[in-house]
Amino acid sequence: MLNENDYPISVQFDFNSGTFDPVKIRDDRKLSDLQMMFHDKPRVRSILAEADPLIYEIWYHPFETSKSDMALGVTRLLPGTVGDEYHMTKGHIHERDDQPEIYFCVQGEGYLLLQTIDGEFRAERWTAGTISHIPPMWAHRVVNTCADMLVFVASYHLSAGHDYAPIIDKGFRKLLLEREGQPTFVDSPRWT
Ligand code: S6P
Ligand code: ZN
Repeated sequence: MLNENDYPISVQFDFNSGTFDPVKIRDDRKLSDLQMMFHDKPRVRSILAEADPLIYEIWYHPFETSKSDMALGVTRLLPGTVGDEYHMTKGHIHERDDQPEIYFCVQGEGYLLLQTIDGEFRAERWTAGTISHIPPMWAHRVVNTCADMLVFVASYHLSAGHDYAPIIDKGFRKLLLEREGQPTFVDSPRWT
């Protein structure tokens, strides 16, 4: 016997607005939510003294059935920098060690940064159309290096869980900074 949530469901993605409908939950991440992540702390403090700008929005739709807990998330990452560091997501690793994720970049350009708990690091270059598989136990962060909104779709299990602590503690091995107008990888002082 199927219950109400066990029936197929579709949502409609709008490539112009980078949103989908119907949406269940929206979350905003502002600079105050990410202040530990950016390397230029004096710049973070001076921006926050004036305002608390939006860095990205996340639109979620859980698809929970009686036997599964798949979810859809669309992240809209605004263009810009904090000091010389590009706007980026907070970054997390899944709490469960058997939980991968798919990211699909539908708009914009940037990088997907990936890192294991032992510090193995990868950066995947993203343009519209890039689809990346994030294996279990790789922390993941997206950086917007273009002048427009970067939009990506995520597919994952709700039970994966999100652990932000390793990123708050040490961050990623590399910072992605704007140098002479170009995205440039620089070793993070927190790893050296
Ligand atoms: C969930 C998935 C995304 C992120 C979103 C925001 O597993 O990876 O929906 O939650 O891109 O990133 P963060 O690091 O703030 O959760
Ligand atoms: Zn994730």
